[in-house]
Amino acid sequence: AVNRPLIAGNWKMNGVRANLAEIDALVAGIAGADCDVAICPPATLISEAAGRAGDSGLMIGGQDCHTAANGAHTGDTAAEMIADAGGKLVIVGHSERRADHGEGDALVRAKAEAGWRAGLLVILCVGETEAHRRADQTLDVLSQQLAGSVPDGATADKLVVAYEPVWAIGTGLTPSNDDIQAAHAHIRGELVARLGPEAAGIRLLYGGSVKPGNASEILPLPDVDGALVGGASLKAADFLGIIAAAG
Ligand code: G2H
Repeated sequence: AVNRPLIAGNWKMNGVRANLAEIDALVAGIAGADCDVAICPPATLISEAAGRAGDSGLMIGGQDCHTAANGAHTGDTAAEMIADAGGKLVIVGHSERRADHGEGDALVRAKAEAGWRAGLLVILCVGETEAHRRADQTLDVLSQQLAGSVPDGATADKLVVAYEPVWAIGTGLTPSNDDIQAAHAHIRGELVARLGPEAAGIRLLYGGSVKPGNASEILPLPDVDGALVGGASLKAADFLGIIAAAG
């Protein structure tokens, strides 16, 4: 890792109040961890999770936000509401949002700007599909997504980019270490070319079927600054195994 690692958990649409015991276990387990740690639970749990995390260093965040601060948008959550509930970060542009809700790069960019407006750290996701990969378009697709979705003014204290190959999400498949490193080096190069040398400090997370068993191979790759973890973030014991691999 070039930068201080961030291990972020994305619970997706999993978890009810009973699962907050996992937050308590994480709070106990991350004392002394040599990386930053975050959990993005469903919106219904942000407030209580943030209360339980307290000042332990465990950051709580949202999985998505609307572009507006408030208004007639039934079912949506404003970035300001995530912050008000105690959230410190928000994921935008996850491939499940892009696929399930038709979110494109321009909307993802506006959501990232909304996250910043509310003072949140933004984890912005990019990644190629299986079809892109077979057509050898991976790096071109990443360039297009970054150009369209990363707002001007992105800095290391406001933005984290997660590289999540769509075909590797929840499938148990992961790219080769060489492919992960190549994608991350490409992303870092694109950010520096556009934003300047300080953009090398923007953390790049790998996401897609990260488990305790493969984290120890993925996290040491030179341009990998952490992981965005779905399924293996639901149980504190698994997630702590990944955190240990980052230290
Ligand atoms: C990729 C990842 C977390 P999983 O979506 O965002 O999920 O680790 O379950 O593949």
